[in-house]
Amino acid sequence: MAQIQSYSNLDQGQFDKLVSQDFPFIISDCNFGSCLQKWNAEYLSSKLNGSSVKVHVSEEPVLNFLTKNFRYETQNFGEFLQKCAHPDGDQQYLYLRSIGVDKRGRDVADIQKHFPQIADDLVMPPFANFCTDIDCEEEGTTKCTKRHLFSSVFRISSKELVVWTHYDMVDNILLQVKGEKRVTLFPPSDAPFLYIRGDKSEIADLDQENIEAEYPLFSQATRLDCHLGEGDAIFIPALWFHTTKALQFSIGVNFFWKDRQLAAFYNRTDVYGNKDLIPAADAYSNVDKALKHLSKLPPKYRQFYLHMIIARLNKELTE
Ligand SMILES: O=C(O)CCC(=O)C(=O)O
Repeated sequence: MAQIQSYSNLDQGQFDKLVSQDFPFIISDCNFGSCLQKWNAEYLSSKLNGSSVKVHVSEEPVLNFLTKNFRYETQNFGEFLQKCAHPDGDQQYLYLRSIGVDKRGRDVADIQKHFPQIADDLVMPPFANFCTDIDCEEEGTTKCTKRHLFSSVFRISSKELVVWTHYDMVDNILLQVKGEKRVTLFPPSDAPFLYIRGDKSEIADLDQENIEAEYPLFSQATRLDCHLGEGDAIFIPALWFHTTKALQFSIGVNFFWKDRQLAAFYNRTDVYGNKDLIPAADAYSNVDKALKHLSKLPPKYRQFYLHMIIARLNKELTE
């Protein structure tokens, strides 16, 4: 498989073409505004000290969503930043993935709306062709063909912190503002090798020794690693499995957008951009039903219908 390429001075046409290839790529040295010069723990503390944020707190650097080796705590933004950037003796690993403000969790993360004190520090480069009208009525129609932001997410992590391997339903650009990060990706076709539960992999720590002793299928996965330095951004296509490791105290931002052609299929209650498309979620429910029916049969027959169903799905769904 090809490696992840890095590009600079992209124009809109080049960006659109690369995005349409559905393969991750790095954009280096592009202008996302003065955040690249200004943002550090001290600056953000001075601007955001009054706000509070819900953060992940763990005694372990590798966060595992499936075993939940972390808890959520609401902390003062300034105190959170200080602990994150300048850990003291009893190391805790902290992680912010900003969310909306609705108490019932019904709104999406919008960094400019929720953190107006720093909104002007962040601008989207022209190549991304985002619609600047936040209330654009023409979204999803032929009248406005620009990309429309679904969400923009603050990502702040302690040094060494690893975010679990998962996939999202929407494309995104992850911008690295401060510190360095390792990003590891796997193509969607690696789903059978990553021990997926829901939208997350059971393999929490990709750096663990003898990973294949515990997860033998992992040897068949195609792992793509890359480094993001300050000012680099990476395009992470929808459905690509990915995990990140902060190599230093890290500040980043994601910009997620939806595919207009899938407008009818997105789950409207999905504020994270990670709920399966409605027809896929329906298909999973029917798989549950199929499992319930077939598990009544003796092994020889279960096996037979397993092969029959796989063959039929392969025949009818493979282009
Ligand atoms: O780097 C991070 O904090 C996580 C990024 C991520 O998971 C994403 O872009 O979906």
